[in-house]
Amino acid sequence: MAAEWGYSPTNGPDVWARLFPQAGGARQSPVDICTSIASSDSNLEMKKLTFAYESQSDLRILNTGHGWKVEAPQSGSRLEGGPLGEDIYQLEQFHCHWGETSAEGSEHTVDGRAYAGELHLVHWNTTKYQSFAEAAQHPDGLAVLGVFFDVGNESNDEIEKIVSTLSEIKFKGQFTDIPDVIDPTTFLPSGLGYWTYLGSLTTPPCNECVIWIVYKEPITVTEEQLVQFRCLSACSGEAEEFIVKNYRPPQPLGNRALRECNA
Ligand code: 1SD
Ligand code: ZN
Repeated sequence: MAAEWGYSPTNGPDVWARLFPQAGGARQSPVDICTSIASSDSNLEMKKLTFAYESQSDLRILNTGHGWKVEAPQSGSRLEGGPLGEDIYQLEQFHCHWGETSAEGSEHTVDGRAYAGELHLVHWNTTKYQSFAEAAQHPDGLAVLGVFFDVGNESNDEIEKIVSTLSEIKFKGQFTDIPDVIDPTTFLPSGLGYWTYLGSLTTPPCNECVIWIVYKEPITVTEEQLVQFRCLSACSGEAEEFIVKNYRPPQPLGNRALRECNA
């Protein structure tokens, strides 16, 4: 494999397990969500999944070389209930995955169908662990909310706050602060039904530490907003190597339970 992991044939998902053994494990993400095998679980409906976020300005956005990531460590945020047991999870960061065209781009698929992209809001278990890094070493350490993107005519105002900063972080390693106020709640769809299963980070080292919660209802962004994502460069120097695609394809679900909540 090339020096660094990525999404090309030489360093992409098919070869990650050579350098990152966990990527070949039995609890990997994403998966194809086969809706006919999802079992509805009354416990999930009784113990509602709830979230409370802070509105913040000047959040830092950076080009990781694999996409953009907004650092949003919110000690005042809470994600709890649903599949999360008695524990409370706190928001750490959010980022997106997309594809070369809008016919692909999401990491999870639904009955074999890909969406144009997928937003991930990454949280860690503050009840049991002292830091994000520690939590990422444990099977119940992280909870990630996944939100699919559909392409439509109306630009998404909250995503536009991200898009308007991308020209300042074109190259890998660049970062800037987002002047607008961002409330992560506004990224979530209005319908709150979701699927949930136990999985992993979708990027190396692919730790098997994530309780995945994938919303059924997509949010809408425009083609132009996705075009702007694809203009980021994976390189730090002058060379332009556009990040046109940064999704891992579905991994086998195996004998893991896939549950649904119709909220
Ligand atoms: O791809 C992200 C990766 O960038 C990093 O943020 C990691 C958390 O440390 O999470 C993965 S993912 O599983 O949320 N895609
Ligand atoms: Zn992700």
